[in-house]
Amino acid sequence: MSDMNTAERIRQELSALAKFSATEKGVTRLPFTKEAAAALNYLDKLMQEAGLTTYPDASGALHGLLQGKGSQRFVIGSHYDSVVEGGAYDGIAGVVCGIEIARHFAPQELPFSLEIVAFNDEEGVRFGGGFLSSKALLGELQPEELQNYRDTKGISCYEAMQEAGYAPERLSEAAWDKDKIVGFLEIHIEQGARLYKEHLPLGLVTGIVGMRRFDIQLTGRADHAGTTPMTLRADALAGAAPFILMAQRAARERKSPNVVATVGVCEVKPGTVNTVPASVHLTLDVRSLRAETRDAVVAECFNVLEESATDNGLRVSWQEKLSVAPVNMDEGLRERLRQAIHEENVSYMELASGAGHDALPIARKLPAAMLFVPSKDGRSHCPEESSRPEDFSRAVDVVIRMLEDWSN
Ligand code: HGY
Ligand code: MN
Ligand code: MN
Repeated sequence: MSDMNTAERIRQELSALAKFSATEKGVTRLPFTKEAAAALNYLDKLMQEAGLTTYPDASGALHGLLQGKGSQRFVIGSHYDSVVEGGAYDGIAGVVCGIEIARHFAPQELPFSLEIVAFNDEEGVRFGGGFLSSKALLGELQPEELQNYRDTKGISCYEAMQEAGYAPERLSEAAWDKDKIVGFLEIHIEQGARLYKEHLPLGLVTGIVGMRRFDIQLTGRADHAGTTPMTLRADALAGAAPFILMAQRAARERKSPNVVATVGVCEVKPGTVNTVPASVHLTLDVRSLRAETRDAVVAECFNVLEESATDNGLRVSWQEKLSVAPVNMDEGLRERLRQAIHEENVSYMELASGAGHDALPIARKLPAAMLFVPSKDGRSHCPEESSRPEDFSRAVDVVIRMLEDWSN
């Protein structure tokens, strides 16, 4: 089993990777940026040192292969991009754990090859979609779609890929041969507080929420704040307010921890104290373990949006950037992991994931499973995000044990 220096190695590698950030505060590593390229470079070295043969793909993912017997593969990985001013563990820790697992085995020792993947742009923070590499590897993404995803400077994902030296038109070459993949496993921080509150070092994921994400534009008219009567205004922010409150209320009314709605972006223009807001750009992110609940919350939000736009004399438009159904994790893999957890004598709990992961699109097409390690105070997507290297090392041990059992 992995020795103590596994935990120490994971700690060192994550602290080195955290330096590849565009911000001092927290970690900001957006897709197709120089920070992303530097992190990928570092991961390439780590993979090669661990005995893996590495290769990139057109989506900006990096793959490390440990040759096993036969032509089938077991894939382990997570994403290396981050949110803005996020933490040092979200995604990237799952890549480092995958490398640690592969390091443990010698070539040809396993009945299948191990493919360790550092997925790109899982978060969708720069261009608005998300799951870029996982969707490309599933063969679900057409290059022309990437023209529709733009960052705040108007640069499309397609252009950013080209500028970073990738060939988006070759995206289809990245697709896996799904018949050859026996399973996918992602080790990830919980990003919630359940394991931390229960003092449990490990979580076995049951399912992942479905998500829908929107970009919304409300357009009114800039006017003088002092001389324009209230009855003559087309105030875009006043029109946005009932929608923002409805998002919170519609999710709260379901009284379930897995039904959530978030307006994470609210950009007001021209954004000056003495001008009536001319336009507002909003985002909406709605999630639930039940697709029908998710869709009902979305409908309630947009009904209020349309009403409020009419009341305030505003034009309103929106673009759905992501729609992904909730998934259950593969029962066969979960049983193998339960077995390994018992053999490793690790206390754990089974729980659903309120966060999206690369396992979310993958689980629809391939057997997929996830292991969680605790997040201190349940915090994530912030500089305070913190998890213990020994918890990652324990998850590594469990997966090593599962793979060893699989080989016998
Ligand atoms: O948004 C999420 O749940 C994930 O961090 N992409
Ligand atoms: Mn995240
Ligand atoms: Mn993540």
